[in-house]
Formats: sequence, structure tokens, C-alpha cells
Amino acid sequence: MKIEFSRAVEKLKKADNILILTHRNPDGDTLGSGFALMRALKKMGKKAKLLNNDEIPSKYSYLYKGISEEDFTEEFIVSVDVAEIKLLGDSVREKYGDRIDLSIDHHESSRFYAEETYVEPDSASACEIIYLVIKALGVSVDSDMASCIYTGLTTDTGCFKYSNVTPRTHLIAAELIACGANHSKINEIMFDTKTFGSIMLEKLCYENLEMFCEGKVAVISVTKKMLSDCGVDKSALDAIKPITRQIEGVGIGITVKEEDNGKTGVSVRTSEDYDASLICANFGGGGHIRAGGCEFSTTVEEAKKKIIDYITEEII
Ligand SMILES: [Mn+2]
Repeated sequence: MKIEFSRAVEKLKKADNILILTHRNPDGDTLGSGFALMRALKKMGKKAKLLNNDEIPSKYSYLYKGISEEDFTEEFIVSVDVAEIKLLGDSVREKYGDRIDLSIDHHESSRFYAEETYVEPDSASACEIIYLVIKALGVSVDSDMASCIYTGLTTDTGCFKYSNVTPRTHLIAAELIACGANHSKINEIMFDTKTFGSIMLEKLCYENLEMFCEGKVAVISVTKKMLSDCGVDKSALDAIKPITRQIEGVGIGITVKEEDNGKTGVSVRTSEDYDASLICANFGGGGHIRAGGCEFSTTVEEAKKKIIDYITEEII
């Protein structure tokens, strides 16, 4: 059931022993939202813990720095930035998928899997909503919380460059900097610093870059072998996904990635002429207008063919 903002805040106010769920292949927005909320709830004297299906990449370690781990039986479960149940990842979904009390999300494609859902599709990041929730809970935002929230704002907007940015995004960013968010360091970690392995992965990706539809569609393929050859994990893909859209004339940029169990994940980035979430919805996925994702139970080559055929026949 869809609920109002005030109802979401009220639910969190009443709750205790709270488990916060984030999406698989965690990014700055889901983790920033989760850890900011966790810090705020703890500041209110509540018990809270965060769970992710996958390992959290080390570049995000500042988000949970100084937080003490607590063990308790969860009484209230809230998911943040999780558009649909399968995005929790298999092990988390099996354990908690059917008992989520509240979902706080900003995806156009958000599904109503939780008992109650607060969704703002116009919000550039889930972290923007979490900031307003924390303020409504009456918690004063400290520098650690501000850094968590700022992380989601900047990562979900490509460092405030994407068209999802609104005046509110910048106003909240300004408030977060006033609260002590470590903004320049965060942007350096998220956008400037690359490991040698991730640069090597970029090199391999440039080598297999393919163009379709008279240069309107660009595709990069990433196999598990490429990741292991470069000594990087799948978080290195965050730097790969924007590459295709940097090419002049490309309206649809696609990154196709070999997943475990013979599956293939597809990430789609689009210019203002195309809707990424619509393209992905055709294959059971979703996302935002400019960035979406879907999954195929096929090889990388077959997945690539399916999505290119669809785009050639139906979109371009
Ligand atoms: Mn997000």
C-alpha cells in the first residue's frame, strides 16, 4: 500500500529493533540511505542494523565508520532504495522478503512488495528522502550522517550532472555541507580515484566496444574472466556503465555483464530521447528514465542480441 510521507515517519518513530535492508550490488544511494537512517535511529536510542546480500565494497567503509554492531531480534523491517523484491538478492529475499514493513524508494518502477511503501519518483536519490525523514524524526544531522546522505545524492546524480537533479537536490546538498559532509573527499573517492585494476578493465572494455544503429547505440560486454583478469569485483562496473553514453551521437548506451548461474545483467543508460526504464521493462526490469537495468537467463552474446534486436525493431 502506498502511504504519505508523514505516515512513513510515524512508523519509524514508533518502531524499535529495526532491520534496514539495502539492494544487492550495493551502491552509494542504498548504502548512504541505510547507514544514515541507522545512525539517526541509534541517535534516538533505538536499536538498528543494516543487511546487504553482498559484500560492501571497501570504498564505502566511511559510511559505517564508528557504528557499533548490535545483535537483536528484528521487530521492524525497512528497505531503502529497493525497487523490487528480487533486488534484495536471493539470501536476504528468502529470509525477509515477505515481512518488510516499510519501503522507502525513489524508483519510477517501484513495486509494492512491502506492507507500506513511501515512494517519490521525482526524487533524484533515496538519500534525499532519507534526509527529510531524519529531519522529520527530529534528529539533528551530524557530520557522519551528512556524509552518508551526500554520498547518495552525488552518486545517483553522477556528481550532480544528470537530468534527475532538481533545485531540491542542490538545496539539500548545501544543507549537508553546512552539517559537515565531507563533500570533496566523497566526490574524489566516488568519481576520481580508480584502482589500477579498474583502469585495466576500462582498457578491455574499450577494446570490445561495439556500435549499432548507425552509431546511436553503443554496447560494452563484461565477462567474469575480464573482472578476474583485472583483479576487480563487480563494483568496478560503476565506472564502466557511463562510458557508452560519453560517445557523441549515442542515445542508448548498454553494458552487458556476465553474472553467476549463467545469467546476464544488462545496464541501460539513455539520452533525453529515450526511456531506459521502458526498454528494461520490456525484459522484466526497470529503473529510471535515464538509467535502467534488466536480467537475462542467457549467455552474454544471447542477451546482447535480444536487447539489440528489440531496440532496432521497436525503439530506433
Ligand atoms: Mn537510488
